[in-house]
Amino acid sequence: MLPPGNPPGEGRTLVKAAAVVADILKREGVQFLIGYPVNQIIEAAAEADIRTIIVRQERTGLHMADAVSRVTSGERIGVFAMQHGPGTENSFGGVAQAYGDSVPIVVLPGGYPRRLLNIPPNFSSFLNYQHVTKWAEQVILPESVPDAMRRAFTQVRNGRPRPVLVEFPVDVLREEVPDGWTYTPAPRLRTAPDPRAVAEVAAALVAAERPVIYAGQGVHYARAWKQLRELAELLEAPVTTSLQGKSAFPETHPLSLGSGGRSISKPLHHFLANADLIFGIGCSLSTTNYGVAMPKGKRIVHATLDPADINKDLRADLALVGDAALTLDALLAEVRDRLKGGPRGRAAAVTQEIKQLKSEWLAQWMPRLTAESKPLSPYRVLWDLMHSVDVANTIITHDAGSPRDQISPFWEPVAPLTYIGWGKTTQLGYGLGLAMGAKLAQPDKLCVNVWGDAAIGFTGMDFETAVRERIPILSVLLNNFSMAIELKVMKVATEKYRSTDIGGNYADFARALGGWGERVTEPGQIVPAIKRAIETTREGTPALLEFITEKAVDFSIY
Ligand SMILES: Cc1ncc(C[n+]2csc(CCOP(=O)(O)OP(=O)(O)O)c2C)c(N)n1
Ligand SMILES: [Mg+2]
Repeated sequence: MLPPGNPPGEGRTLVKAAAVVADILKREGVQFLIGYPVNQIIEAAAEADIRTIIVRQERTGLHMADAVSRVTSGERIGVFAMQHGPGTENSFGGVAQAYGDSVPIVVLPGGYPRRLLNIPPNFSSFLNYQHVTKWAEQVILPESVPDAMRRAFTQVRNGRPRPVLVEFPVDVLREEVPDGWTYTPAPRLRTAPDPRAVAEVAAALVAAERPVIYAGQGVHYARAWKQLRELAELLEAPVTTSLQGKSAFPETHPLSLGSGGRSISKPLHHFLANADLIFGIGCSLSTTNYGVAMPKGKRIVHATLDPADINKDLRADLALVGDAALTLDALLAEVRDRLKGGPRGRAAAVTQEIKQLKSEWLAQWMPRLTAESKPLSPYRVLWDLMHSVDVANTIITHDAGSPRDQISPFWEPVAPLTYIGWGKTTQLGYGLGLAMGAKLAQPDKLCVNVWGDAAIGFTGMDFETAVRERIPILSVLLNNFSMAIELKVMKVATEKYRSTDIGGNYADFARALGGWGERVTEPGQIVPAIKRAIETTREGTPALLEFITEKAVDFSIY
């Protein structure tokens, strides 16, 4: 590390602004700088022994940074750097996706030299990223670098998690930061809810006859998994999650209803419809196609970090603002007090009802989950996958489109942060970068992305990054030579112009890029191929399994 700025009078060691940025990243605990050239921060980071990872396109790099933050609950912040002009223009999707799904990342774009910085048509990151970041700053003086970095890291670590951006004009990065600069890493501060509101909410939770707990990703960021489980068991209340919150509650737990999303389980549908109170914790309760719609006429209790969410899409009868762990701690104390310490003996009936509905639902889906048909049922592939991996030590993510709706109701996470769910905005191709970022941050886990043949079209070239950078993920591709989900809305275009057809041999593609690739067409080969692929990842080579699947359009939608 560089000295923390030289005390006045102790000689001069002028350092370039790029080196100061890299040094600050190091002090902030950044271990990887993901990026795409040219940006002088990349070279400076390498000089400072921060591993630099170069992707094939900016979007994937941002998705990787995104996963680093997600799977560490924001303890480690993913950082991405790119060049001014094309790099910043091309990065927009990755930042917008992180903004949509509320992921804390630091984005460090280069900027045009100051004499051209704000002159059209030069792309200004400061101006153009305003609506997809929570904080955007343009640094025009080298001496402002430490202050700007402190502001960015303070914003990214606190309040609503979302991307922050600091734009560095190329000539600023080359200039020297005067002596005497200092830097202290930004703190992570928590806020607790108003005790009076906590008492009201506790009373409402205890008074409810059929409460349902709906947990969002705030529980992941606060690492409040234990408290969530304790509250559920104390109230004997069933639990569901948003897609982003999936894995916050073990889905094998007798009180689990499975996760929300576009497709859901029968128990979830039933319990929401019959709830008298819905308690959202660590979630925005935003209206989205990829989250369950809350039935009308329910009492809504909304606990969230961000007051901007309260009364936004849903009117809240009661609300709490604060960190999910502190909120649950406070609620637990109040609820315990009201219940005189223990549960009321409702659990047997509630868990029996869940069990009954779940077995009806699974019986209905079992023919699809175990189908012997060819082309393969995507449900069979995903069911076999879940039963072939060590679920507790696997981090899996879906992609946009059918794969998400096919996997999310049936995949049962048993440990926190083992499912990366998303979908406030749903960019095809997001899953690959997520799996790669997860593998970087959690190298001992099997990291899997499940995608369709449309999704691979967007970011597939970055499989080469996984090979080159030794990020041995398992990529599960459901190839049905189609955008099947669009068939219904593109009937004429399909008949006349075959507009939903797409093609490719992706196992060959993976091999051509230096990875492991295998095409699977036989139901009996699904499990052996998965085992071979996992073995390959253990040896350090990313694997892509291409399953030839039917154009399925059946989903567990209620
Ligand atoms: C960047 C982007 N553009 C468009 C869409 C809309 N979209 C969602 S799914 C989909 C097609 C999905 O096809 P595929 O992944 O092959 O799954 P299939 O339905 O065939 O199983 C499209 C066009 C999107 N999610 N992202
Ligand atoms: Mg397809």
